[in-house]
Amino acid sequence: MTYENLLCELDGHIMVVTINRPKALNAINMATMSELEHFFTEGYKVYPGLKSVIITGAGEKAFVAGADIKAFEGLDAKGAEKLSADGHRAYDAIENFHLPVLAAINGFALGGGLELAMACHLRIAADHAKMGQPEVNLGLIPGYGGTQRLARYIGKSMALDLLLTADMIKADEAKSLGLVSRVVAGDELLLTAKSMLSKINAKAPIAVSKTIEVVNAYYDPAKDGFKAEIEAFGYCASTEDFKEGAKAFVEKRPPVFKGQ
Ligand code: DAK
Repeated sequence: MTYENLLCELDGHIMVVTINRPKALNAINMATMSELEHFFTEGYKVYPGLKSVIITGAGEKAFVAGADIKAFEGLDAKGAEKLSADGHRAYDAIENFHLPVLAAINGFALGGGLELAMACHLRIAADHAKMGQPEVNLGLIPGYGGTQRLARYIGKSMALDLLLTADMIKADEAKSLGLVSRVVAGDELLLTAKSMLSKINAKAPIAVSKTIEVVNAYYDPAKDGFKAEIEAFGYCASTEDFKEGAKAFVEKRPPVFKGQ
Protein backbone atom coordinates (compact mmCIF):
# COMPACT_ATOMS: atom_id res chain seq x y z
CA MET A 1 0.00 0.00 0.00
CA THR A 2 1.21 3.53 -0.65
CA TYR A 3 0.32 6.26 1.81
CA GLU A 4 1.52 9.85 2.05
CA ASN A 5 2.37 9.77 5.78
CA LEU A 6 2.89 6.09 6.53
CA LEU A 7 5.59 3.74 5.33
CA CYS A 8 4.35 0.15 5.20
CA GLU A 9 7.14 -2.41 4.93
CA LEU A 10 6.43 -6.12 5.08
CA ASP A 11 9.10 -8.29 6.71
CA GLY A 12 7.97 -11.89 6.36
CA HIS A 13 4.60 -12.01 8.15
CA ILE A 14 5.18 -8.77 10.07
CA MET A 15 4.13 -5.34 8.75
CA VAL A 16 6.14 -2.39 10.00
CA VAL A 17 3.99 0.75 9.80
CA THR A 18 6.19 3.82 10.27
CA ILE A 19 4.63 7.22 10.95
CA ASN A 20 6.72 9.20 8.51
CA ARG A 21 6.68 12.94 9.25
CA PRO A 22 10.13 13.32 10.84
CA LYS A 23 10.33 17.10 10.32
CA ALA A 24 7.30 17.47 12.63
CA LEU A 25 8.53 14.71 14.98
CA ASN A 26 5.89 12.47 13.35
CA ALA A 27 3.01 14.58 14.70
CA ILE A 28 -0.32 13.20 13.53
CA ASN A 29 -2.38 15.41 11.25
CA MET A 30 -5.82 14.56 9.84
CA ALA A 31 -4.40 12.81 6.76
CA THR A 32 -2.16 10.59 8.91
CA MET A 33 -5.09 9.69 11.15
CA SER A 34 -7.25 8.74 8.19
CA GLU A 35 -4.41 6.68 6.68
CA LEU A 36 -4.04 4.81 9.96
CA GLU A 37 -7.77 4.09 10.00
CA HIS A 38 -7.63 2.98 6.37
CA PHE A 39 -4.75 0.57 6.99
CA PHE A 40 -6.41 -1.10 9.97
CA THR A 41 -9.85 -1.40 8.34
CA GLU A 42 -9.05 -1.95 4.63
CA GLY A 43 -5.38 -1.60 3.69
CA TYR A 44 -4.17 -4.69 5.54
CA LYS A 45 -6.40 -6.91 3.38
CA VAL A 46 -3.97 -6.81 0.46
CA TYR A 47 -1.47 -8.74 2.60
CA PRO A 48 -3.09 -12.17 3.06
CA GLY A 49 -0.06 -13.65 4.89
CA LEU A 50 -0.02 -10.88 7.49
CA LYS A 51 0.23 -12.11 11.09
CA SER A 52 1.14 -9.02 13.13
CA VAL A 53 1.93 -5.31 12.93
CA ILE A 54 4.54 -2.97 14.42
CA ILE A 55 3.84 0.76 14.65
CA THR A 56 6.88 3.01 15.06
CA GLY A 57 8.05 6.52 14.18
CA ALA A 58 10.56 7.66 11.55
CA GLY A 59 13.99 8.64 12.88
CA GLU A 60 15.41 8.14 16.34
CA LYS A 61 13.97 11.17 18.09
CA ALA A 62 10.23 10.59 18.13
CA PHE A 63 7.62 7.89 18.00
CA VAL A 64 4.90 10.54 17.65
CA ALA A 65 5.21 13.96 19.39
CA GLY A 66 1.44 14.36 19.53
CA ALA A 67 -1.35 15.51 17.34
CA ASP A 68 -0.13 18.13 14.87
CA ILE A 69 -0.68 21.27 16.95
CA LYS A 70 -0.21 23.51 13.92
CA ALA A 71 -3.00 21.77 11.98
CA PHE A 72 -5.74 22.36 14.54
CA GLU A 73 -5.82 26.15 14.59
CA GLY A 74 -9.24 27.75 14.29
CA LEU A 75 -11.28 24.67 15.11
CA ASP A 76 -14.63 25.31 16.76
CA ALA A 77 -16.18 22.95 19.32
CA LYS A 78 -18.12 20.96 16.70
CA GLY A 79 -15.07 20.60 14.45
CA ALA A 80 -12.91 19.50 17.37
CA GLU A 81 -15.53 16.96 18.49
CA LYS A 82 -15.59 15.49 14.99
CA LEU A 83 -11.78 15.27 14.92
CA SER A 84 -11.80 13.61 18.29
CA ALA A 85 -14.43 11.10 17.11
CA ASP A 86 -12.37 10.41 13.95
CA GLY A 87 -9.32 9.73 16.14
CA HIS A 88 -11.32 7.46 18.43
CA ARG A 89 -12.51 5.46 15.41
CA ALA A 90 -8.98 5.02 14.07
CA TYR A 91 -7.49 4.05 17.44
CA ASP A 92 -10.42 1.73 18.22
CA ALA A 93 -9.71 -0.02 14.88
CA ILE A 94 -6.16 -0.64 16.14
CA GLU A 95 -7.26 -1.80 19.59
CA ASN A 96 -9.80 -4.20 18.07
CA PHE A 97 -7.56 -5.37 15.21
CA HIS A 98 -7.67 -9.16 14.97
CA LEU A 99 -3.87 -9.47 14.76
CA PRO A 100 -1.37 -8.34 17.42
CA VAL A 101 -0.24 -4.73 17.06
CA LEU A 102 2.94 -3.67 18.88
CA ALA A 103 4.03 -0.06 19.45
CA ALA A 104 7.83 0.23 19.20
CA ILE A 105 8.30 3.55 21.02
CA ASN A 106 11.52 4.92 19.58
CA GLY A 107 11.52 8.38 21.19
CA PHE A 108 8.97 10.99 22.30
CA ALA A 109 5.44 9.58 22.63
CA LEU A 110 3.39 12.58 23.69
CA GLY A 111 -0.30 13.43 23.64
CA GLY A 112 -1.90 11.76 20.62
CA GLY A 113 1.36 9.79 20.22
CA LEU A 114 1.09 8.13 23.61
CA GLU A 115 -2.62 7.62 22.90
CA LEU A 116 -1.64 5.79 19.69
CA ALA A 117 0.80 3.58 21.59
CA MET A 118 -1.88 2.86 24.20
CA ALA A 119 -4.30 1.71 21.50
CA CYS A 120 -1.79 -1.01 20.54
CA HIS A 121 -1.88 -4.44 22.22
CA LEU A 122 1.81 -4.41 23.15
CA ARG A 123 4.21 -1.55 23.94
CA ILE A 124 7.98 -1.67 24.18
CA ALA A 125 10.27 1.35 24.43
CA ALA A 126 13.80 2.44 23.56
CA ASP A 127 15.72 3.46 26.68
CA HIS A 128 15.82 7.11 25.56
CA ALA A 129 12.04 7.33 24.97
CA LYS A 130 9.92 9.82 26.90
CA MET A 131 6.18 9.67 27.36
CA GLY A 132 3.50 12.04 28.56
CA GLN A 133 0.09 13.62 28.07
CA PRO A 134 0.89 17.37 27.92
CA GLU A 135 -2.55 18.48 26.66
CA VAL A 136 -3.30 20.69 29.71
CA ASN A 137 -0.29 22.80 28.70
CA LEU A 138 -2.30 23.68 25.58
CA GLY A 139 -5.65 24.17 27.27
CA LEU A 140 -6.87 20.76 26.11
CA ILE A 141 -7.51 17.28 27.40
CA PRO A 142 -6.50 14.14 25.51
CA GLY A 143 -8.91 13.68 22.61
CA TYR A 144 -8.01 10.22 21.35
CA GLY A 145 -8.88 7.99 24.31
CA GLY A 146 -5.97 8.96 26.57
CA THR A 147 -7.99 9.78 29.69
CA GLN A 148 -9.55 6.31 29.59
CA ARG A 149 -6.68 4.08 28.46
CA LEU A 150 -4.03 5.70 30.68
CA ALA A 151 -6.17 5.15 33.80
CA ARG A 152 -6.77 1.53 32.75
CA TYR A 153 -3.08 0.83 32.32
CA ILE A 154 -1.52 2.64 35.28
CA GLY A 155 -4.47 3.29 37.64
CA LYS A 156 -6.41 6.44 38.42
CA SER A 157 -3.89 8.04 40.82
CA MET A 158 -0.86 7.89 38.53
CA ALA A 159 -2.99 8.70 35.48
CA LEU A 160 -4.30 11.88 37.09
CA ASP A 161 -0.76 12.76 38.21
CA LEU A 162 0.54 12.55 34.63
CA LEU A 163 -2.55 14.12 33.04
CA LEU A 164 -2.68 17.09 35.43
CA THR A 165 1.05 17.85 35.79
CA ALA A 166 1.76 17.15 32.09
CA ASP A 167 5.08 15.66 33.28
CA MET A 168 7.05 13.48 30.88
CA ILE A 169 8.29 10.15 32.18
CA LYS A 170 11.29 8.17 30.99
CA ALA A 171 11.08 4.66 29.58
CA ASP A 172 12.20 2.99 32.84
CA GLU A 173 9.47 4.70 34.83
CA ALA A 174 6.92 3.79 32.16
CA LYS A 175 8.00 0.17 32.60
CA SER A 176 7.73 0.30 36.37
CA LEU A 177 4.21 1.73 35.98
CA GLY A 178 3.26 -1.07 33.57
CA LEU A 179 2.75 1.33 30.67
CA VAL A 180 5.33 -0.50 28.56
CA SER A 181 6.35 -4.12 29.00
CA ARG A 182 10.01 -3.94 27.94
CA VAL A 183 12.77 -1.33 27.63
CA VAL A 184 15.73 -1.98 25.34
CA ALA A 185 18.59 -0.03 23.74
CA GLY A 186 17.42 2.10 20.81
CA ASP A 187 19.30 0.05 18.24
CA GLU A 188 17.69 -3.15 19.52
CA LEU A 189 14.11 -1.88 19.50
CA LEU A 190 12.95 -3.16 16.11
CA LEU A 191 14.83 -6.43 16.47
CA THR A 192 13.19 -7.01 19.85
CA ALA A 193 9.76 -6.08 18.43
CA LYS A 194 10.19 -8.51 15.54
CA SER A 195 11.47 -11.26 17.78
CA MET A 196 8.47 -10.89 20.15
CA LEU A 197 6.04 -10.95 17.23
CA SER A 198 7.78 -13.89 15.53
CA LYS A 199 7.28 -15.84 18.74
CA ILE A 200 3.57 -14.89 18.82
CA ASN A 201 3.21 -15.57 15.08
CA ALA A 202 4.19 -19.20 15.68
CA LYS A 203 1.24 -19.72 18.08
CA ALA A 204 -2.25 -20.79 17.03
CA PRO A 205 -3.65 -17.77 15.13
CA ILE A 206 -7.27 -18.20 16.25
CA ALA A 207 -6.19 -18.51 19.90
CA VAL A 208 -4.08 -15.34 19.53
CA SER A 209 -7.00 -13.38 18.01
CA LYS A 210 -9.46 -14.66 20.60
CA THR A 211 -7.09 -13.74 23.44
CA ILE A 212 -6.99 -10.13 22.22
CA GLU A 213 -10.77 -10.07 21.75
CA VAL A 214 -11.55 -11.46 25.20
CA VAL A 215 -9.06 -9.25 27.08
CA ASN A 216 -10.57 -6.24 25.26
CA ALA A 217 -14.04 -7.42 26.34
CA TYR A 218 -13.05 -6.81 29.98
CA TYR A 219 -12.78 -3.09 29.22
CA ASP A 220 -15.99 -2.86 27.17
CA PRO A 221 -18.93 -1.98 29.41
CA ALA A 222 -21.30 -3.45 26.80
CA LYS A 223 -19.68 -6.89 27.15
CA ASP A 224 -19.34 -9.51 29.85
CA GLY A 225 -15.68 -10.52 29.63
CA PHE A 226 -16.13 -13.74 31.63
CA LYS A 227 -18.97 -14.85 29.33
CA ALA A 228 -16.87 -13.86 26.30
CA GLU A 229 -14.03 -16.02 27.64
CA ILE A 230 -16.29 -19.07 28.05
CA GLU A 231 -17.60 -18.72 24.48
CA ALA A 232 -14.16 -18.11 22.98
CA PHE A 233 -12.74 -21.06 24.92
CA GLY A 234 -15.43 -23.31 23.43
CA TYR A 235 -14.71 -21.96 19.97
CA CYS A 236 -10.93 -22.49 20.28
CA ALA A 237 -11.51 -26.05 21.54
CA SER A 238 -13.44 -26.80 18.33
CA THR A 239 -10.60 -25.76 15.99
CA GLU A 240 -8.26 -27.95 13.95
CA ASP A 241 -5.42 -26.02 15.58
CA PHE A 242 -6.39 -27.28 19.04
CA LYS A 243 -6.40 -30.87 17.73
CA GLU A 244 -2.99 -30.26 16.20
CA GLY A 245 -1.64 -28.59 19.37
CA ALA A 246 -2.75 -31.49 21.58
CA LYS A 247 -1.53 -34.13 19.08
CA ALA A 248 1.87 -32.41 18.73
CA PHE A 249 2.22 -32.36 22.54
CA VAL A 250 1.57 -36.11 22.77
CA GLU A 251 3.91 -36.81 19.84
CA LYS A 252 6.60 -34.57 21.40
CA ARG A 253 7.00 -32.38 18.30
CA PRO A 254 6.38 -28.71 17.53
CA PRO A 255 2.80 -28.03 16.37
CA VAL A 256 2.04 -26.87 12.83
CA PHE A 257 -0.90 -24.47 13.11
CA LYS A 258 -3.02 -23.58 10.09
CA GLY A 259 -5.37 -21.03 11.61
CA GLN A 260 -8.34 -23.37 11.15
N1 DAK B 1 2.77 19.27 16.28
C1 DAK B 1 3.34 19.95 15.26
N2 DAK B 1 4.67 20.12 15.16
C2 DAK B 1 5.45 19.59 16.11
C3 DAK B 1 4.91 18.88 17.21
C4 DAK B 1 3.48 18.71 17.27
N3 DAK B 1 2.89 18.02 18.25
N4 DAK B 1 5.94 18.48 18.00
C5 DAK B 1 7.07 18.92 17.41
N5 DAK B 1 6.79 19.60 16.28
C6 DAK B 1 7.72 20.24 15.36
C7 DAK B 1 8.27 21.51 15.98
O1 DAK B 1 7.36 22.58 15.81
C8 DAK B 1 9.53 21.69 15.16
O2 DAK B 1 9.19 22.19 13.90
P1 DAK B 1 9.97 23.46 13.27
O3 DAK B 1 9.84 24.54 14.28
O4 DAK B 1 11.39 22.96 13.11
O5 DAK B 1 9.26 23.72 11.98
C9 DAK B 1 10.01 20.25 14.95
O6 DAK B 1 8.87 19.42 15.18
C10 DAK B 1 11.10 19.82 15.92
O7 DAK B 1 10.62 20.08 17.23
P2 DAK B 1 11.45 20.93 18.32
O8 DAK B 1 12.38 21.88 17.67
O9 DAK B 1 10.48 21.47 19.29
O10 DAK B 1 12.32 19.76 18.98
P3 DAK B 1 12.91 19.75 20.46
O11 DAK B 1 13.89 18.62 20.50
O12 DAK B 1 13.41 21.10 20.88
O13 DAK B 1 11.68 19.38 21.42
C11 DAK B 1 9.64 18.19 21.99
C12 DAK B 1 11.03 18.15 21.28
C13 DAK B 1 8.90 16.90 21.68
C14 DAK B 1 9.88 18.28 23.51
C15 DAK B 1 8.89 19.44 21.51
O14 DAK B 1 8.87 19.42 20.08
C16 DAK B 1 7.48 19.48 21.99
O15 DAK B 1 7.23 19.89 23.13
N6 DAK B 1 6.54 19.15 21.09
C17 DAK B 1 5.15 19.29 21.36
C18 DAK B 1 4.67 18.24 22.30
C19 DAK B 1 3.21 18.39 22.48
O16 DAK B 1 2.75 19.28 23.23
N7 DAK B 1 2.46 17.57 21.73
C20 DAK B 1 1.06 17.74 21.60
C21 DAK B 1 0.38 17.05 22.74
S1 DAK B 1 -1.27 17.46 22.72
C22 DAK B 1 -7.57 17.26 19.04
C23 DAK B 1 -7.34 15.95 19.38
C24 DAK B 1 -6.20 15.58 19.98
C25 DAK B 1 -5.25 16.54 20.28
C26 DAK B 1 -5.46 17.84 19.91
C27 DAK B 1 -6.62 18.22 19.30
N8 DAK B 1 -8.77 17.59 18.43
C28 DAK B 1 -9.73 16.61 18.13
C29 DAK B 1 -9.02 18.98 18.06
C30 DAK B 1 -4.07 16.09 20.89
C31 DAK B 1 -3.20 16.93 21.19
C32 DAK B 1 -1.92 16.47 21.57
O17 DAK B 1 -1.38 15.49 21.12
